[in-house]
Amino acid sequence: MAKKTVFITGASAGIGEACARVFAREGFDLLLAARRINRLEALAAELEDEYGVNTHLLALDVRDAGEVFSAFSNLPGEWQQVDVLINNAGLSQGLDPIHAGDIGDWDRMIDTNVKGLLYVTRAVSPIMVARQSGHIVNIGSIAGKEVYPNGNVYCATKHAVDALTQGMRIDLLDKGIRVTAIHPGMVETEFSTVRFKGDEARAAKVYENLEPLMAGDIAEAVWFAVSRPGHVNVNDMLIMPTAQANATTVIRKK
Ligand code: NDP
Ligand code: 8X3
Repeated sequence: MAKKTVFITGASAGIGEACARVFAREGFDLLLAARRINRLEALAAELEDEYGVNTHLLALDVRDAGEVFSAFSNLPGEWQQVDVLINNAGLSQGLDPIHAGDIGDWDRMIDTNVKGLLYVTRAVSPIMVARQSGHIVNIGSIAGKEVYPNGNVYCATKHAVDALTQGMRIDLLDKGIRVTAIHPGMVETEFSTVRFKGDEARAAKVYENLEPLMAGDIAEAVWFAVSRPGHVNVNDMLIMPTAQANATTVIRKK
């Protein structure tokens, strides 16, 4: 079987890194992007060693449209033939009521989670269209289905991911391209440390006394969607820890 290539944004940590591990295990070549290239280098070396896959790394800030388009168009031709795009790079910044929100936090979330996802998709999808083949997986969130107190702008960005996924699916329906959204609840990654700007103690409290999802749980769900037969499209998966019913209802052990 011909080798396939997966392009994963935000592969330097958490869910993106876990996706790299799962897709390497499944024999995919890996095109990995993030700002922290040193982390990508370590991951790529490990996965090349363990699975014999080929890797190509992009030091990329998805918020910079120019950087995204030039990085992609300057790739060697074979690396542009992306079979699976996982739009995973994303973040939350702050947890403040709307009247006290930090404009810089809002910009970082909107620029990364919405505009970054759009830039990458716009760079990669024309080649999928030309090949009449491909699969785009967007990492949304329970925050794209519900809104929780002080989640305002983060939730809005993930609602946008949900809407964009639906729009992409319609536009790409007759182009042989599958489009999936995976919406996780609480996953223990660097997400909360980033949200609380390095405050590890506050981040740890989010996952205190409950068993959250692990990044690998979501990576396996992505793989499930991608590995369905060609006539099957998983539109949407909402995956929660058993201890979390919805965005605001969790049960913690005493
Ligand atoms: P992590 O903080 O562990 O990982 C985030 C990844 O995104 C990192 O690799 C980071 O790389 C990358 N990233 C962030 N900003 C940029 C940028 N401007 N350009 C390129 N890459 C960027 O968090 P998660 O793994 O948890 O998050 C992954 C996705 O999952 C996000 O979209 C998040 O919203 C979503 N999600 C997370 C949940 C959770 O509870 N953890 C639940 C639901 C959804 P680097 O800093 O090196 O650039
Ligand atoms: C990340 C999970 O609950 O903070 O999307 O929105 S949550």
